Amino acid sequence: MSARIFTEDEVVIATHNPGKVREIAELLGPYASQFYSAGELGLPEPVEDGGTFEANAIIKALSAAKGSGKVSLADDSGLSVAALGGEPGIYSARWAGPDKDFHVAMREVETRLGDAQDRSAAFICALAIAWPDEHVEVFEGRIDGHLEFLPRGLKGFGYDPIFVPEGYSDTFAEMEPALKQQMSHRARAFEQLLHAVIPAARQRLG
Ligand code: ITT
Repeated sequence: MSARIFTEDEVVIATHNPGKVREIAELLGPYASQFYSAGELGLPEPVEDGGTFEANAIIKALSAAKGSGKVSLADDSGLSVAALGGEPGIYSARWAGPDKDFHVAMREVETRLGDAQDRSAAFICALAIAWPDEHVEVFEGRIDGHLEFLPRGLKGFGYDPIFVPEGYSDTFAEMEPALKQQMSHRARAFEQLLHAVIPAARQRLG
């Protein structure tokens, strides 16, 4: 069955993470005339009790669509470290603790890796778009790379200072944001969403 087409002008960016709001707003820019963030609409943060990125993205998108009455786009994402069996994965935000301190989270990754030789890791992103009538579409993107310590760079957010994408030597936090946006897990998920739900006429605007 083909995906439902997005014909509305307004979208809620259903995340409370300012780094994600910035990146998603930039990706969506050409395709919607008005954005709201979940924070500015005062939408609550739903309990993310799904077992996968996709399930959690759907929970967040549906909660925002029902709460706002508008089409809502949610992102569930994280860092998957091969030598840690895919952790922190869907727990990536939770590893930063109640203060959302990603230096704590990055140190935790380094400590758990110990002297493991395999430093490969990937960022994964599920983007879910939900309508107020509870119709949902979900798309996933991934970027492979490896981890380097100590953290480097001040751009980006979250685990960006330790992640080096394949084929590069800079971390995501050292790169210009536009370069990260060309290859990131979020941009790759968005690319799929774009082709599936944005009408061809609007895609030409992008
Ligand atoms: P919302 O649930 O409100 O969207 P959150 O930060 O709690 O915000 P997640 O549950 O999806 O979001 O957690 C994903 C975490 O993975 C996020 O907090 C980042 O630390 C990390 N992450 C995701 N994408 C990232 C990126 O592009 N660069 C660095 N870290 C990223």
